[in-house]
Amino acid sequence: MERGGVLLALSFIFLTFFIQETRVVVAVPAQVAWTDTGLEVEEGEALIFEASGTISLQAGNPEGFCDPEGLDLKTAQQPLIEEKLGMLIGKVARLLSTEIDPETKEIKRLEEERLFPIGRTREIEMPLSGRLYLGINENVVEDNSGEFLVVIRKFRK
Ligand SMILES: [Ca+2]
Repeated sequence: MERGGVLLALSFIFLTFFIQETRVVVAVPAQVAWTDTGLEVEEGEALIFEASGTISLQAGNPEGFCDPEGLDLKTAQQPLIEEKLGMLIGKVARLLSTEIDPETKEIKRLEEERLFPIGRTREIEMPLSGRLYLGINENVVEDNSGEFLVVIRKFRK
C-alpha cells in the first residue's frame, strides 16, 4: 500500500475507535453490597444503564422477589431511603487518600462517594469522577440470592 493509503487506513481506525461506544456487561449479585464495574468515570459523563433479572431480598420469603425497580416498599435503613427497597443503585467513589493502620497494617481508603438510583433503564450523568460500583438498595444483603445483569453503555465524544 502506498503512503497515502496507509494514512487513510490509520485515520479510519483512529476515528472508529473514538466514536465507538463502550459497552460493558456487569453481573450484580444480590448478596454483595457493592460490585465493582471496573469502570473509571468522569463527572458529567452520561452513561446508559439497562438492567434485567430477578433477585430475592430474603431467603424463604415468597414476597421478597423483585426486578431492578425494587419492591414497592421503603424502609428506614437502606442506602437510598427515598427509593424502593431492592432497587438497582449506583455509586461513584473517588479516592481522597489511603493510610496504613500501624497495628493491623491494613490499608484504609478514605473516599468521597455519591449514590444514585438506576432501576431498569436510565441515562445518568456521573455526579463525580471516580470508580463506578453497582449495588442493591438494601442493607441486609447476606440473605439475598440471584443477580441483576446490567449493560452499561457510553458513547465516546
Ligand atoms: Ca435481604
